[in-house]
Amino acid sequence: MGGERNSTMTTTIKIGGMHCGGCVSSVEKAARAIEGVSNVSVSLDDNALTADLAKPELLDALTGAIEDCGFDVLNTSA
Ligand SMILES: [Cu+2]
Repeated sequence: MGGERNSTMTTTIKIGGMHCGGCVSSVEKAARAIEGVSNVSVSLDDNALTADLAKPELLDALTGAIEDCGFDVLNTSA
């Protein structure tokens, strides 16, 4: 159920370099620490993160946080 509120957007980011639940936790924690990023979900099977962004500009912060954790951002879609 995606919220259809005006400025909120759901994004999916493909991530490289995750190997275990610890990696997933690291990515989730980093993503959840960003204000305006909500409904964070990370799948090891899909190597992907989905989240709701309060505004599109948060995508850069989110990909930056993932890279700061040592993972690769392969592509993003929104
Ligand atoms: Cu790991």
